[in-house]
Amino acid sequence: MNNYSWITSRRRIDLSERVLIMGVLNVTPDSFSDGGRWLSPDSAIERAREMVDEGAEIIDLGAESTRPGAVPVTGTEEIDRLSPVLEGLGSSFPVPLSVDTSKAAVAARVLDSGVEIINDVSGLKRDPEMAGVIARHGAGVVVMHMRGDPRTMQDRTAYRDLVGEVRAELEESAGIGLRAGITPEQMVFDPGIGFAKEWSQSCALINRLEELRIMGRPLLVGPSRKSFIGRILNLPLDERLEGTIAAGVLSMLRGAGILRVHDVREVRRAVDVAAAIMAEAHDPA
Ligand code: HH2
Repeated sequence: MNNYSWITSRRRIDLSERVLIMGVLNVTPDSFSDGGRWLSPDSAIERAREMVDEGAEIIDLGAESTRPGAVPVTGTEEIDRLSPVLEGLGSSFPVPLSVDTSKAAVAARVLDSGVEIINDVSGLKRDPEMAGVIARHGAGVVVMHMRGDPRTMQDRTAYRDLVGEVRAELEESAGIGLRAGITPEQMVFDPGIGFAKEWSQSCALINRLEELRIMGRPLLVGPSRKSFIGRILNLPLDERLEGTIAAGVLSMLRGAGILRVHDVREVRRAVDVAAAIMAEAHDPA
């Protein structure tokens, strides 16, 4: 495996040993697969702890859905949804917490209360203050690729050179971060599966993941329950576990260092078996 790590405001996360699982926890009424499920702070806190027991090394909290067509919420609303959960998890929560937001005001607030990673699906492009906030806190950041916003992104799937353009647009995001004072070691990059992508483009980006490696940094992939799986198998949301596992294992083999998934236990087990097989290359005696 690659010998690298990810610097957050509180620690250095080692990515050299094995693929890490980022467990998804949406405290929203409308997220595409778990919307409404963890809306009460108590249920969200319990699910966060459960995901750690299942093998999650990072928990990613989201308070605004980014599914295609999602209605935006205000920063105040995001903070109101996140605060009781963050308070309940406390400062001694055993794994790093990440918050999925594109708003600098939300990022500033949660970083002050112990969150150490910002997962910005706009790749630092939506809010001009975002990169500065992350730089000042020394936080980790997931720099994801998308075009437009969740309401417009699926009208923007025309690429002449898919991998080249996604890479160039991620490099633009990296430039925004570097100019604001974020170091490369704070960044990981994500092709944004399903964000301004047709199903076949999501497949191609996983298959050619290594070409998206920027500044030698780790890559994160979020295939969990997404519509490209539904399209391939013609299956609804609640029947996409096997597809998620296949996409997660493939992403790992193509170089992903972190997988962002809802089904932590199942994906953890699958990638552990795949990694154990990959580690053995002895000739038979
Ligand atoms: N996917 C979603 C949300 N945030 N962040 C990163 N870095 N990568 C992803 O692929 C990604 C993401 C969409 O999934 P989900 O959080 O389940 O749904 P929603 O946005 O509807 O809350």
